[in-house]
Amino acid sequence: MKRILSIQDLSCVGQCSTTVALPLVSACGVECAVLPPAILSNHTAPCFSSWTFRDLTDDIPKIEAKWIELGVKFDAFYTGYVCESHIDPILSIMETCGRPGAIRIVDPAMADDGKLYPGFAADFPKKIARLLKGADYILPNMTEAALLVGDEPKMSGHTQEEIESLVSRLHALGAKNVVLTGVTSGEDGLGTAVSDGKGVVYDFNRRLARSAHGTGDMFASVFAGAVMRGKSAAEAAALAADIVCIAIESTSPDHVYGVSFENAIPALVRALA
Ligand code: PXL
Repeated sequence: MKRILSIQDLSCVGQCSTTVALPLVSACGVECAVLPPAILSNHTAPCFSSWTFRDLTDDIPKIEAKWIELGVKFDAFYTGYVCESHIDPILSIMETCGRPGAIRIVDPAMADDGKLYPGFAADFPKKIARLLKGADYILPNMTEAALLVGDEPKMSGHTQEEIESLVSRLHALGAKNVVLTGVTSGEDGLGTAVSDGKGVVYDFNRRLARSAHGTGDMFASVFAGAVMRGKSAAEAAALAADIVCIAIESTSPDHVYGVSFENAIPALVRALA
C-alpha cells in the first residue's frame, strides 16, 4: 500500500483540510499520514465569525528529525492550506522524507470566489509559488490560478484560449501537471482542465444549484488518492469531480459549514476497488 503525507491544517470543526484528507485518502486504499502545521478551532469561512489558531511551525523540524532517525518515508506529499512560515520546513521534509520518485501534489488552498481567505496577505500567492516549483501536480481553482500568475480573478466567461494561456503560465511556475478546477463551460457546465504541458483535457459536470465549503479539499484528497492508485491525472480529476458532486447533492441545505463527504465514501471505495 502506498503512503501519502498530507500536509495541511487541522481545523477541528468544519470538514476541511486534514479531517477531509484522512478519510478520503484512506477510502482510496492509500495510507494517509498527517502533518498539521497549525491547529484551528474551526475553519475561517464566513459561517464562523472567529477561530483560534495554534501555529506548529517550530514542531515541524523536530518531527522531521525524528522521521529521519526512524527512517520514515513517504511515496507522496500532498499539501493544502498552509501559511508562509510552513513553506521552508515543508520543502525540507519533501527533500529528506521521500522514497525515491516520491511525488508532490500541491493544492495552493488560499483563495476562492475571487478573493484570498482571511489571514493571507496580498503577497501570499508569490510566497506559495515556491511550493509549486517542481511539483508533479498543482490543483488551483480559478481564483488561485489568477492570483498565482498575477491576474485579477475572473470567475466565469473564459474562452478556451484564456484557459489554456492560464494553464501555460501556471506550468511556467515550475509545475509538471496542472489541474485547474472551477472551469466553466456555457451556462451550466463546471469542471476541470488537466494539462501535462503537451495537451489539455477537459471534463465537465452539470453545475449544481449550490456550492459548499470544503469541496476543494475533497477534490484534492480524492485526486491524490486516485493518482496513488495508478489513475492518470485526467482520470483522477474526473473521479474527484464526480465524488464531489455526489457529496454536494447529498448535503442538507442547512449544513452550511461543509460538505457531507461521508455520503460519497461508498461510491469512492467502489470506484477504486
Ligand atoms: O478549505 C480550505 C480551508 C482550509 N483550512 C482552513 C480554511 C479553509 C478555507 O476557508 O479556513 C483553516
